[in-house]
Amino acid sequence: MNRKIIVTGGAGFIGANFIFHMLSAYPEYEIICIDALTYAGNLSTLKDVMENPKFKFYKADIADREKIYEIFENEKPDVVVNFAAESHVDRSIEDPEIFLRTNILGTAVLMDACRKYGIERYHQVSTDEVYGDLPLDRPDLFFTEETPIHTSSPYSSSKASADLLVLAYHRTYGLPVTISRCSNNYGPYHFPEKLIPLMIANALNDKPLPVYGEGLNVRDWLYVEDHCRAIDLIIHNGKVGEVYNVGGHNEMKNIDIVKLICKELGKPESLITYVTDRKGHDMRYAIDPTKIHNELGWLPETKFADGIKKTIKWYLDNREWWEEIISGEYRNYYEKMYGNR
Ligand code: NAD
Ligand code: TDX
Repeated sequence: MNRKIIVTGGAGFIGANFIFHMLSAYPEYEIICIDALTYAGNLSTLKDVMENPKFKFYKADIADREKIYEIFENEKPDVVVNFAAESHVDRSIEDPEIFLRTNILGTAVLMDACRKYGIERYHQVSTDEVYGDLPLDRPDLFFTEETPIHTSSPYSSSKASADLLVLAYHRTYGLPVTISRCSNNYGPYHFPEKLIPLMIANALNDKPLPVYGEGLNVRDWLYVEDHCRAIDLIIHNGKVGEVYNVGGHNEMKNIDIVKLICKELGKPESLITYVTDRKGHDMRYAIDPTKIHNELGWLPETKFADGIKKTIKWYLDNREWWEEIISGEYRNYYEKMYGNR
């Protein structure tokens, strides 16, 4: 069956990986990417699919109601998968406002467009951070879909607000929604402000590796392709109105990740520098993915030991991609390639 899917935030890390996954898994589907190309969006990431006749790109802000309605009017999508967000916790601590606009208002505008033009499914890409954190001394505790929302940062609060709106649009207007709440992703095209790509880039440039606090915080890491497969399963087979947790039972302390990166790159641990902790820093995230496993048969396929090697190799093989981000050159790509189109 043919389908037209709008993917928002597709010039970012997970959205781009999802577009590659969908174009290869469903060559008959049409994929329409909407992305505002904020600092986190990099159109060069999508260069290999730009000429694909099944792919189309719109530069637009999801909170711009007029523009979004215009795109829906033109495209009449069957499915919307919303990845577009301000996604970096540290930036939300510095300046929360844009997080409220994009993550909350943007979600509402997209869902209003879905109501106006009709939709088979609206999928919201959420995060495990909406559950707050778990203590380090209770390894028996995990986030389930029933864990109360209990946020720590302006980022997670904005994502939790969006989740509540999504569920409200389902109950109030009958909008056919699903939500996925995933743990920390890693893999190709991860923006080098986040822990793993930042440490790889700094280590390769022999720069200090800034570990917050004592580096004892725990994250549950999942290879990005496994997250993309989970969303694929949810939009096709997930139950409307439901939330699905996605995670790989792969908990690691930050400091262990940084040491592993040093080892893989043959760099000295003396590069590690302990810096002031993040304000309100969540201690531990750990997802219980039983529901998505039992209902949809999802299991992670990439083990961390293999995924981190693949990821490091990707950053070594694609130096230009992240060096242009660090230099700021990537921001000229859109103008250079599409300014006259
Ligand atoms: P990212 O920051 O790499 O990419 C976000 C993309 O959204 C960028 O291309 C950016 O240009 C675009 N964008 C931002 N504001 C926009 C707006 N107003 N209109 C249109 N486009 C806009 O983020 P990511 O890491 O790929 O995360 C994608 C989604 O997954 C987010 O919703 C995030 O909350 C969620 N998530 C991320 C992780 C993770 O580990 N990275 C884990 C769980 C959930
Ligand atoms: O320089 C750093 N040093 C450091 O110690 C950075 C950037 C991070 N950290 C720590 C903070 C966290 O404990 O590493 C851990 C991971 O940090 P981030 O990569 O910023 O991710 P996190 O805050 O866990 O949030 C991520 O996962 C959930 C994504 O950025 C979110 O978008 C997603 O929802």
